[in-house]
Amino acid sequence: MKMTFRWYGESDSIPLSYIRQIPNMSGVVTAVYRVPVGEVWPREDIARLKELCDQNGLEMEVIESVPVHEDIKLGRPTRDRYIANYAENLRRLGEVGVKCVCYNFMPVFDWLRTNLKLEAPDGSNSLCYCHEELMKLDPKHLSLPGWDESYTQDELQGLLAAYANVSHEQLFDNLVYFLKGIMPACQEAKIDMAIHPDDPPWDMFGLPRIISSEADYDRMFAAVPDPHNGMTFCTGSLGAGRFNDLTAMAAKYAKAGRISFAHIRQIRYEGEKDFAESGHLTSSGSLDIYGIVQALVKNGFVGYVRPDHGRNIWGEDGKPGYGLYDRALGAAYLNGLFEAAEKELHT
Ligand code: DNO
Repeated sequence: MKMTFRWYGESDSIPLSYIRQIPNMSGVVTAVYRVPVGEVWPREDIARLKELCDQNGLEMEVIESVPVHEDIKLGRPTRDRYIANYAENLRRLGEVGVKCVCYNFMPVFDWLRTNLKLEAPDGSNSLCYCHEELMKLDPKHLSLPGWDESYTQDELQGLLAAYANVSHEQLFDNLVYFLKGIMPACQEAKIDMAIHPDDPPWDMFGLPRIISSEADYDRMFAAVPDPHNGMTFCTGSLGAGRFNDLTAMAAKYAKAGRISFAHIRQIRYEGEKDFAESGHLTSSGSLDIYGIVQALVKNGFVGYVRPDHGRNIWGEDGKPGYGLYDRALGAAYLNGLFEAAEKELHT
């Protein structure tokens, strides 16, 4: 495995010079953020990111995300132009040595929480999700933690109305159409696509979600068996659905060579559909993090890993889920688990 760290480019408050000091850090996971979704990323912007990584002795082999334009998800006639742009981005990223691209196919919102700063007894805070609270929101006047700057009310209402006519089947067909459209560019650029699961793994506000469970992944791989069609194994997102058996899924998809990227974080179940994010240790929450790592290692996983969402600790007031300290602690812990699992395998 290669340990990586998400970095939000030059506007990130965490410098690359700090990231490189985290033990075993091979590189960063980043993106070009200033280009509107669906457009082609200028080569200069990609080269600038690469140069900054090089200067800091860090690789740039994973991009998270090249976002998918809503017209592609909606299956609108304009999708072909956006798919061509997407393929061009993949070719440009391949030119600078990118090997894996994380993306998602969730309509409108690619994550949802009801509180970004749930305070824990130890004074740390983290993101959490309470399903009942979310259901109380009025879809006609949506205000969601972390999302209010991303869409105007008009844009949001327009998108919700457009998706009202899109069934799960149609969304799935649109995903398959998209994947078939970009696979030739993936082959050319030697890039693995890594679809991120739905976060959390169920529908909301009438928006369909189609990558929430093992059955969903199986259906996608069956429809597009190309080896460049892979997944981001996100423990927190998949784990929020109690119907997902994470150790079994980690084993199955690692064995099939489908896991190109793993986001590893811990959550604590608070109710059937409620959870709070916690520190990364198995003992800090409800998921068997060590069991998942063992399943990955035993089944030949060789992809990228990043410590996902941490808490805010030591007075840090980081971007929700993306502070320095707790993610660095998470990386240290995960390094230990991988070392142990690998030793266990060879003794
Ligand atoms: C949130 C992230 C997501 C993720 C995208 C991938 O913290 O896990 O925003 O980057 O869903 O496309």
